Amino acid sequence: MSENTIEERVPTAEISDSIPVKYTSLQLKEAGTIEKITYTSYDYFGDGAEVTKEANVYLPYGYDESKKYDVLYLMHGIGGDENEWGMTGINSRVKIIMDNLAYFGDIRPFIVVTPNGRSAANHAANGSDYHSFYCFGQELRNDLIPYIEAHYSIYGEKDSEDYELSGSRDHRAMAGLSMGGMQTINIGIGECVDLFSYFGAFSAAPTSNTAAKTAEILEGNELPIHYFYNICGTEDGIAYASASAAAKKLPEVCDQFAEGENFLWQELPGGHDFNIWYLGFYNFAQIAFR
Ligand code: FER
Repeated sequence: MSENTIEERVPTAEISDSIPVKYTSLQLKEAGTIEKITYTSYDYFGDGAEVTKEANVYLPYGYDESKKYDVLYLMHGIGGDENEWGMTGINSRVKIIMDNLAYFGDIRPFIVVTPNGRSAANHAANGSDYHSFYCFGQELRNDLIPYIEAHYSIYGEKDSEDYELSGSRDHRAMAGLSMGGMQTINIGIGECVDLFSYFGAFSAAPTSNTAAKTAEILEGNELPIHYFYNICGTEDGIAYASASAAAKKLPEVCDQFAEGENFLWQELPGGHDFNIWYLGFYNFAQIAFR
């Protein structure tokens, strides 16, 4: 074997039960960047007052304003904030996985945004009311997506007169861990199917809509759901029951989901932790925008 074997750009990623080392190794040759943004939103949970919200944005290596990029909105859990996915420095695992999937040619590079999922004046990881997680759909639609699409080179013509958010739903994905998985199900699929077409729920939290509820919400929906990916650890005492109820039988109760076509339920030994969530991210990154 040549000593350069690992450098060869051979796309080998697949949906799997562990992330190959090749995709978690820091490579600095073609690394993306992460920037912190702030944008104006409102206290949708409280009195509607103006709030400055924070988010992290991963831009792929070679990000070029003359090109267009797809965007994944990646949500955190109940105890976290915009930094919980660790998208804060060169050692960020999300960034490293994205950099390597792009470097080896497994994916077409896309933008990843990690927002703070509490739509309230008090959106701190500790001491804020978790009920504000359920109001995030308004922030996403009214404030965050418009901000991202005004500041980055995204599909859809933000500057054109007839710009409509729904026009570029093929180019948006939403995913999240635990409460963020709940948000993907309840808000992404439940309230914003006109804005997103790819969804990922990792260990979706107890208040996630059940499969029957999602089927009811989607009755009559004609917008194509390109993919709904789910993962959960079988030893996850917090989310296994709820994530299963939300998704496992979804294809049986809703003909808009077909296992192996636009739907995947993945379960494997594991708990309520980042071993499952980074694996979920790695798998979902290959599924989104295909
Ligand atoms: C609950 C247990 C866990 C719940 C949410 C969670 C809203 C969320 C966990 C997480 O985000 O990690 O009863 O109810």
